[in-house]
Amino acid sequence: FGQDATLAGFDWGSYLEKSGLLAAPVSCFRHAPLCAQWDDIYVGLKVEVLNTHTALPSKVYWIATVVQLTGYKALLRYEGFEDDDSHDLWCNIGTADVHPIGWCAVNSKLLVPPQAVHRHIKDWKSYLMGRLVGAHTLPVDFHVKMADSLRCTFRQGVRVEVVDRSQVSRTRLAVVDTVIGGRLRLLYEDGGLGPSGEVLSDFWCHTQSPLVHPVGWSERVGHSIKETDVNVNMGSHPAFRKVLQNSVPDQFKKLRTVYLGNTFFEEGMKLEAVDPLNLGNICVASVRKLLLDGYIMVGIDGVEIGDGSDWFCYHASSHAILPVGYCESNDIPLTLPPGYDNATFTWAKYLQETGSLAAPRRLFNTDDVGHGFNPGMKLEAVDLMEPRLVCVATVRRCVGRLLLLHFDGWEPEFDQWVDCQSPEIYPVGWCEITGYQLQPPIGPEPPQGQERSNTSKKAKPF
Ligand code: MLZ
Repeated sequence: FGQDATLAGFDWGSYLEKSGLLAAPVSCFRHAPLCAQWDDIYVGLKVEVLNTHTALPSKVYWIATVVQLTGYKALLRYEGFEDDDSHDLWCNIGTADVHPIGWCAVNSKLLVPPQAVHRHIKDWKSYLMGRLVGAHTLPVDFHVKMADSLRCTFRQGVRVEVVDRSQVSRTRLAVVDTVIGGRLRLLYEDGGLGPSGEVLSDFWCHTQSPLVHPVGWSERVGHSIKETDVNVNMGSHPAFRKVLQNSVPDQFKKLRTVYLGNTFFEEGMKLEAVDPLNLGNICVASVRKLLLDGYIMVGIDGVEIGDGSDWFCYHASSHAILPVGYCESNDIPLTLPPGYDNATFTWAKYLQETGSLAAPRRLFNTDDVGHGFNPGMKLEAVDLMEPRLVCVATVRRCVGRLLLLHFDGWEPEFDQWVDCQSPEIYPVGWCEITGYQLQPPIGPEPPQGQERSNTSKKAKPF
């Protein structure tokens, strides 16, 4: 947990100023609060905001204009400063101290200009009238919408089925402990408690994550589920003391219906798949088993243990499975089975050698969705290998619906491919709004173009 300590010093505003003021707009993140309202938020908007340049003891406000917008963070300039940026302040549009024009009047709050403006503008009342004519402001119901979008149907004591982090091919029963910003801290029902009651095994994911399911899901689709060890007693933990309540399908994201015509995936078919334990790698892979409802189990060629315990469940509509040749046609390095060489590998030869078929291209959900992300944009992203952590990140590449995310300050080995609609990526400022802890970059970017170090990471399940 070492890097948590550096949090105190991190400020998105000055970080963005140093790195080029580019962040993915809130409208890119469908699951994020205010996404649907974001068309109404733009540079030039005027708001009422806390006046931090006053000697008065009580809270007073002043009018300001949005001069930059990066995620939820807006750079505001108080009225009166005109072209002078020396008093600009970064503010989170999603937090409570930014209001529509008129809010102070309705709520009997005082509008007081910052001292520096007061000095050089004599008649600021008529100055302000001039500035406000024709100006746009936040919608009046902005904060109500905000609160609505943070509501969540999950709470402590709700039971779910979620991937077992110690064996990714199966699910396991777990209970919600905490909910922050739609993200769940889940405790495995037989995860065990340490000597002082501490949880020994937990898992974090968003309520819309493809890794979490209603109780009964595994049995219904034919996915394997760990039998709960009844000898482990979790009763002394608050999450287990409540009357436990099973989650139901309505609480989960509806998946797109998959094409179930004459052809579907078949056992043995080859494809390219994001490695669930090395999310920066797209590998040569095989369909190992068909489940119901459009789910398939996939194994990575050449590295399978052989007992199926390293297979991974993907829905047919998942971004993480791709047709053969996808990497080549998009200039992504394909991770080959051991013994193969990038200089000589071809899919045609490999299919022939292994006597297998490529899964038909039309079965994959590779439609371009026009997502709005671009390389260089900053965001807050879950490190899916340690899904408790929401980190400062940058979009490195965009390929179809896939985004290659880089965690600022970390080696490129930590980069991860995610779907543009992943519920585990958030606009800049999301942590501040939801109260989730943000992991800042651990340091400056590691030097580029050097040998990849192979000491730093990985191959640990989540
Ligand atoms: N314990 C891990 C943390 C890695 C987190 C990286 N997040 C981008 C390590 O230090 O290797």
